[in-house]
Amino acid sequence: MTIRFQTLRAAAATALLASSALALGAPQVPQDPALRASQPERGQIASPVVVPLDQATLAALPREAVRQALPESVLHCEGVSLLSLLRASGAMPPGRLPLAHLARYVVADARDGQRVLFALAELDPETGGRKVFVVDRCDGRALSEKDGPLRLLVPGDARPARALRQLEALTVVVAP
Ligand SMILES: Nc1nc2c(c(=O)[nH]1)N[C@H]1C(S)=C(S)[C@@H](COP(=O)(O)O)O[C@H]1N2
Ligand SMILES: [Mo]
Repeated sequence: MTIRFQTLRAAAATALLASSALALGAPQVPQDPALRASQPERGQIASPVVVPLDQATLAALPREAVRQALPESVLHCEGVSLLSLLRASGAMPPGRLPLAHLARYVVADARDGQRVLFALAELDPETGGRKVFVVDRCDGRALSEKDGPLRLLVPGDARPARALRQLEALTVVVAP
C-alpha cells in the first residue's frame, strides 16, 4: 500500500511539473498532421530552384494578352503566365499544390537591384489565384532596355509595385 501510494504521489508530482513546464513553454501545437500548414518532410523539396528565362523556354509556353494599369499609363502586353513557367520548369508541381509547398515562394530579381516575391500559394489557382505574367512585348513592340527585355506584370495588385521591370532572375525557395 505504501509503495503504491508513493508511486501515485510521484506520478502526480511528475504530471504537475510537466503541466507547469508546458504552461511556461511555447503554446501547445495540435499534433494532427492534417492540421499542419506544412509537412515535416518539406526539407526534402529542392531549394533554391533557379527558373530558366531563356527564349526557348518562354517560346514553348502559351502566350497571353495582359493589360496592366501603371501610375502614368496603361500597358497592353503579351507574354506567358508565371504559373505555366514555374510548372514547365519543374519549380512548381502540376495539379493541386501539395501542403509542403505552402512555405515556398518565388523571388524575382531585377537588374536595378529591386526584388519582389510571390508565395506559391498566392499563384496557385486553387488557393490565391493571383495572376502574374512574364511579358516581353508591350504596346506592339519589344520592351526597351529600361523596362525589359522581360518584365513582370501583376494586373490584380492594387499598387503595381510588383510589375518588376528589368527582370533578370526567378528563384523558388523554401522559407527559412
Ligand atoms: N526594376 C524595377 N521595377 C519596378 C520598380 C523599380 O523601382 N524597379 N518600381 C515599381 C513601382 S513602385 C511601380 S508603381 C511601377 C511603375 O512602372 P513604370 O515605371 O513603368 O511606370 O514599376 C514597378 N517596377
Ligand atoms: Mo510605385
